[in-house]
Amino acid sequence: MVFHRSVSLLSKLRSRSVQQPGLLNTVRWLQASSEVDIRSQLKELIPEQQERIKKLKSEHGKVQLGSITVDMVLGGMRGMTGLLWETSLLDPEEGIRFRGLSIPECQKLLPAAKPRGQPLPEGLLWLLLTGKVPTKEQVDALSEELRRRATVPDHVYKTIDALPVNAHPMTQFTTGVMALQVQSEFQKAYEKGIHKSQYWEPTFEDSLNLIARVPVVAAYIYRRMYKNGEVIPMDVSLDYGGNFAHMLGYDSPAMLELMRLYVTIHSDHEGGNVSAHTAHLVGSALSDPYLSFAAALNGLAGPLHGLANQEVFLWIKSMIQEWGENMTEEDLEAFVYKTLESGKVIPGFGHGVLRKTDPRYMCQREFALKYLPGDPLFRLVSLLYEIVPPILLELGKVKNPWPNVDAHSGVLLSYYGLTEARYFTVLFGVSRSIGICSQLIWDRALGLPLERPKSVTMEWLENHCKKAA
Ligand code: HAX
Repeated sequence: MVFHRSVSLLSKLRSRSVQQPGLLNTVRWLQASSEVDIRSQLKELIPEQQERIKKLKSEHGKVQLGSITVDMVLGGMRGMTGLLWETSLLDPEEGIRFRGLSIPECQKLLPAAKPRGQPLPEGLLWLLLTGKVPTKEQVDALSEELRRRATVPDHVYKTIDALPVNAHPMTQFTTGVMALQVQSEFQKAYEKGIHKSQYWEPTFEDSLNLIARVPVVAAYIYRRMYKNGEVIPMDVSLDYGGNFAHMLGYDSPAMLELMRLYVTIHSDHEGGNVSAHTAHLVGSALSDPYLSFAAALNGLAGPLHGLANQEVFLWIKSMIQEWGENMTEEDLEAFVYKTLESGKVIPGFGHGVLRKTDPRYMCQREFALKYLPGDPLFRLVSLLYEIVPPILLELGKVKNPWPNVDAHSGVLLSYYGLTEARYFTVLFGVSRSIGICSQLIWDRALGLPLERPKSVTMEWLENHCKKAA
């Protein structure tokens, strides 16, 4: 998808592609225009994209996209194409592409806080929303805008405080997001009778406010639970990811970089995963971004999805408790078999779509190789990478034996002192706000309808199959 083309911008890309072969093919977006305000950029882009979807519907509406099998209906809709999700696309072999850019390409092309540093999540937000690689100036302006929007009203803290301090952090987080909803611009505008052609505008306001505020809420929960409620205010000189690490209480330059990488890579994973799909479904009823995102968080809190990062870390810890940190490969193997025999999955391995090692795992591994090569927990994670896949393959039913994003993240965080595993999924949730809200804005701009797939009963399927035979 290309929004704007111009000879001068194309030649810029061509010269970059000389240094990075293949880049011109991959980067199908051009550098953003000099406009630093993301709202104005969107305003410009939306009519083009509205025309595009209209044309798709009118000219190709009847084109088939494969056929639906009984296995798909009974198997959690695997492989069934049924959603429009513009911000990213997942390839089973290659992994995620954000608006066409792979993770290594994002690491090369998106502006960073320091030379050759990790991408700034604001840059990714800009990319997801506009399909264009932003300039540093645009990213800085967006950082500033997010900081400006990051004021959390008092009632949100009071609502969280009404929960027991040891309530699961994801419960506290979803509660905080629901309390933020009181300020929804979309809800206000809808109550006033806004015309549907303008829905995207209050959705945009809510989305940017939500993205700006969730790190503040998340950090509050962390400090409330684990640091005697000593809240750390935002540092106005810091970017989104850096500030999040700072408000949690972690200020080392490497942790700031880790958080920028973490927030960037967890933000979006196309539309079919539980959290993204939930937000899309709930949003299709014109529920505002807070309601949609809170619903998504409840899906993310499931152990087969986002909570897997907590599960991985607790699993590794229980392994260490049993065998000690210097366990051998045989010890590890025995622990993996024991886990499987007790009827549990190996957390952090497998995926509903991916059929190779998750590139989000690989970039965390590269980070670990650079910053913590000698860490004993990293050694264990690396050993598991060798030991687990052949064991899962032996089972004969696991479609993807390779590690996913959650197999690695906890070990990196704990290296810098963030060891509270039950909190890990909140970090994932903060990052997910970026992808989910970007798509919600486009859902409204494109006028996507209420989502309402057809369901059937087993009897219906049996009868259908009899007739088909
Ligand atoms: N350990 C043990 N068994 C596994 C397995 C694993 N890591 N991964 C898959 N299997 C099993 C499934 O449970 C299923 O068994 P049954 O037929 O007995 O039910 C069988 O292998 C086939 O499953 P699949 O088709 O390969 O995988 P699914 O698409 O059904 O499920 C999951 C994908 C991610 C849920 C699965 O691989 C899993 O449970 N992994 C461990 C949990 C995890 O890491 N989740 C995080 C995934 C990434 C993510 O969303 N992050 O947020």
